[in-house]
Amino acid sequence: MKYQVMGESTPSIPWQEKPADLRLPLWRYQNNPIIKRNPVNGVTRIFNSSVLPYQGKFIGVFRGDTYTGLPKLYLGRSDDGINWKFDEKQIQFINEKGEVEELYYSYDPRLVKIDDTYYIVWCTDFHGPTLGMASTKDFKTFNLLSVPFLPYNRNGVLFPRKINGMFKLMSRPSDTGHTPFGDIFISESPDMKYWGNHRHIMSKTNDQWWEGLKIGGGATPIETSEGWLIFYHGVTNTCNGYVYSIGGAIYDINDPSKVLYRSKKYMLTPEEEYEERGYVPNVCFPCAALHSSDGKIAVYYGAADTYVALAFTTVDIAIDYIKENS
Ligand code: BMA
Repeated sequence: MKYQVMGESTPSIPWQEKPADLRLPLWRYQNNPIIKRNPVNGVTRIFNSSVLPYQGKFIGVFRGDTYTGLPKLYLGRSDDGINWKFDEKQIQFINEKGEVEELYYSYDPRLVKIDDTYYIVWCTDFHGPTLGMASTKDFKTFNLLSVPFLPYNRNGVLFPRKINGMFKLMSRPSDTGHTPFGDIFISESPDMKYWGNHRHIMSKTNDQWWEGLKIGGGATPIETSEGWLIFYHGVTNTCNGYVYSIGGAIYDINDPSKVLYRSKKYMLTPEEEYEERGYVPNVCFPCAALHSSDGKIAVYYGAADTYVALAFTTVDIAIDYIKENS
């Protein structure tokens, strides 16, 4: 390996070898999508979801759009990271009074482990869409934390460790609808309750049309010898609606508000039928990236707001691509 990868690695990571004619740095799993329509009773589509290794297997927090049309969060388990079984019951969150709190809607969860605690960040309703947060140690009890930001905000992504003693959270200030704008910001907290020291990280840009409308955080950053490896989404507007592609960047290890490299070219864009056709066509929306100690990476992304799909790369291929196209 040319570069080193740090942080908790995934044993027996899902993997398929690089195709010989590789052009873009991410290659799709041949049996995509891994989660298909009507995956569990009461749920029509699972997509935009996040997974982690857990007790020698895999666990995940999944966005399930229910028969009412409202998105809710479901727990899923897998032996191999590819074949998933879901709880039929939605995840129940306990508020600070110790009561189960009914959430109006919940979508686009990101799951991260920091020290011995698992955190979920998603989009919740708090007088409008903003970030919800919860923690669990055992995937049985899920405790709601205070909402980090006032409305409107989405795409909350926590870093997998404290940096200079502070938790760090990326977010994308938004509006009440299908936000036709947006940049990525970073904030910090000593305790997961009080957030501040906000910094702007990256803007949408018309230098690259695939990310000309808005951008937003995607997978949990991966710590490498070159900096934090970031997979995010970039959106363009067409006469037939938005198109979501996957982009890549590298942030400074000690100060992740500094962008060291950012690829002008996307890493993956909707091309397959399961990405181009579905509830919302033309969406590749990354929410998780697992890595192994030998530098393999598996990216989990939502496809067409309908399926979960997998794509692969390596630490070396991803970093070289981002640097070369920065
Ligand atoms: C965004 C979010 C995502 C969704 C995307 C495309 O605003 O709502 O959940 O994948 O739109 O519909």
